[in-house]
Amino acid sequence: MIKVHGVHGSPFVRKVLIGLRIKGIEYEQVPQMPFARDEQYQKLNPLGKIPTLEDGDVILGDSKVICRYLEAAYPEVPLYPAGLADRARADWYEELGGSTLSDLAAAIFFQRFMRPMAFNQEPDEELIAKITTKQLPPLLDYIETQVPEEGFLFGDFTMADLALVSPLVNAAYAGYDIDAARWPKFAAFAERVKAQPEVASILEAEAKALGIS
Ligand SMILES: N[C@@H](CCC(=O)N[C@@H](CS)C(=O)NCC(=O)O)C(=O)O
Repeated sequence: MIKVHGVHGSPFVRKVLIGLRIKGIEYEQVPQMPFARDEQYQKLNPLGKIPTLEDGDVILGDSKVICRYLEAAYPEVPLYPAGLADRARADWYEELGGSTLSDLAAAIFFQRFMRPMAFNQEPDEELIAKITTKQLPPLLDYIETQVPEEGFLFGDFTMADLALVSPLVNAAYAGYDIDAARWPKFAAFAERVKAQPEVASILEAEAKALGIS
C-alpha cells in the first residue's frame, strides 16, 4: 500500500492526502514530524521535509512532484485540468499557493500557534501585523480577481483550487481569516473548497490531531 510520511497540519501533506482521496487510492499515513532531523527518515528524503511518498520502489519528496507522479501513475480520476492553457494556469496557482502565500501563512501559524505551544514564547505581533496588513493583501487582491463567483477555477475541483485556499487554512488556525467584506469572492470560494468532501474529511482529522476540534 502507498505510504505517506508526514503529520496533519502541513499544507503539503494535506495536498497529497487529499489528492490520494480524490483518486480513491488507499494509503497509510506514517507519522513524521518536520524539523525532526531523523536519520532514518533522511534516508528516504535527505531534505528531511514532509511529505514523502512511498509507492513500492518509487520514493518521492515534494508535494508537487508527488501529485504529478500520482496523476501520471493513476490517471483515472484527474487532479489537474486538461488542456495546455488550463493546466499551465493550474500549475501557476499551485506555485503561487505553495510559495509566497504558504510562507506568509506559515509565518502567522508559527508565531501564533507554534511559538506559544512548542517554545513557550510570545508571538511577534509586529511581524504578524506586517504580514496581514502589507504582505498578504496584494496576494489576496490578485486571487480575488482569479476565483469564480461560483464553483471552481476549472469546473471540477482540482489541486489548483486547493492550492489557493490551503495556506489560509493554516492562517485560520492561528486566528487570521479572509476578510469577506474586502475579498468576498475569495472568502466564499474558500468555503466551497473546504466543503469538498475529500478536503472536509482531512480537515476534520487535522483539527483532531491539532487539538482544535
Ligand atoms: N516544497 C515542499 C515543501 C515541504 C515543506 O516545506 N514541508 C515543511 C512542513 S509544512 C517541512 O517539512 N519543513 C521542515 C524543513 O523545512 O526542514 C513540498 O511541496 O512538499
